[in-house]
Amino acid sequence: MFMRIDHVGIACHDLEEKIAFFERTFELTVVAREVNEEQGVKEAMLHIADGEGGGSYIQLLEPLGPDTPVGKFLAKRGEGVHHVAFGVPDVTRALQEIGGKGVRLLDEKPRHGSMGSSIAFLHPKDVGGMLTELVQAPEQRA
Ligand code: V0V
Ligand code: CO
Repeated sequence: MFMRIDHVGIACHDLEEKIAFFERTFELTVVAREVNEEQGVKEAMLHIADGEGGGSYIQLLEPLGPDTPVGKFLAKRGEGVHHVAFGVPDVTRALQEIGGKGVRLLDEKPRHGSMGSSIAFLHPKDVGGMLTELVQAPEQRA
């Protein structure tokens, strides 16, 4: 079902500061930036590697406000790993299969994600405390 770890999402207060740290310390490069109003984030993708199933990335996330998923997370837990995203060939199908096994879906249908991807989230309480994202890359990244 999973082809790769697509990205690890990290919540931070200051996106520009964290980008500079990751670039300087790990020699990573930002390949995409986006403000996603629906998800309440300003985010940047730093490329790690390319595999057969597609690329893998670190996603840095700054909240657009306190009453957003990442804003609430920062207030409650502080900066750190917010979610892990797995690449799937077909996110709609993956949602059906996973939902059928009793895991609560935070999204019934795919939403717009970074770099033109289709994304959906699973409830962290049903996945061992880990907020889990499913990512279907657009054709050109697959
Ligand atoms: C909350 N909880 C988490 C968590 N956030 N556990 C692990 N990882 C997280 N990130 C726990 C929390 O401690 C509570 O447990 C419980 O889940 C319910 O949390 P809550 O505070 O009552 O509820 P909310 O209102 O904070 O909602 C939490 C959820 C929400 C996960 C439902 O954040 C959500 O819908 N997230 C999906 C969308 C999202 O995260 N978007 C931003 C990334 P206790 O304390 O009761 O034990 S956007 C993105 O990745 C994009 C665009 C992309 O990849 O392209
Ligand atoms: Co993400």
